[in-house]
Amino acid sequence: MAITITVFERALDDGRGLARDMRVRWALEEVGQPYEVRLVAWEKFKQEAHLARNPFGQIPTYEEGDLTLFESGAIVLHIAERFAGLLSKDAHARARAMMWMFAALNTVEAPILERQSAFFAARGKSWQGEHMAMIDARIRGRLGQLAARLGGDEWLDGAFSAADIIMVHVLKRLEGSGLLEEVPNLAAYIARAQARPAYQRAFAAQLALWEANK
Ligand code: GTB
Repeated sequence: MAITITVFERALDDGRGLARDMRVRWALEEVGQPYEVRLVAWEKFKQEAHLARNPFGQIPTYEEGDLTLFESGAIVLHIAERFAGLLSKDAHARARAMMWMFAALNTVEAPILERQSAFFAARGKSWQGEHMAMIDARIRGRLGQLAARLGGDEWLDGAFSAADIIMVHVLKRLEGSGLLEEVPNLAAYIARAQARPAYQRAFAAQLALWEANK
């Protein structure tokens, strides 16, 4: 059954792979599933056709036969359950992988998104520096806790899994902030994940699209 995902027709991230379709592309590459891409123009996000795929009018979405999904975490989890390679067969290991996916999306991503919002919303305000410093302190706390748990391990919980895709892509949003460089084992974890051939293929695909439409 053909798989179609939606992505930005024109992403604003200079081809850095920051939009959340990158997670889905990466998961599909890891499990060796081809996919088609439906481009969504900015002005079409909140129109009926796209709202039918995602009531919040966002990308990415995933269509496979009569199944339509939104939310990148749910899509990556579905891919991991549907195709072999991203979730252990062991019930406890699967449960822990799901736990890490939720941790990435709820516990780690939340302050990272707050940083991004504060950066734009407080631009030019006298208190921006103080506000950003407070958010950065929260992020440093989270990164420190994550780094302590990861230690010298290669991946979050044994073998590479869907959880590593989500966690690495969440952390990638901090690129350029200087915060990741403060935590060497997390920086190495991200570099290790990004060296995977599946990541490279997914990254190249979104970059080629960005180059073609910039
Ligand atoms: N929780 C949802 C999920 O995980 O799928 C969040 C989806 C989401 O935020 N999608 C964004 C979107 O569709 C794109 S990824 N935004 C349009 C809208 O809300 O109207 C976030 C994103 C946006 C832009 C860039 N960029 O250009 O650099 C990077 C990442």
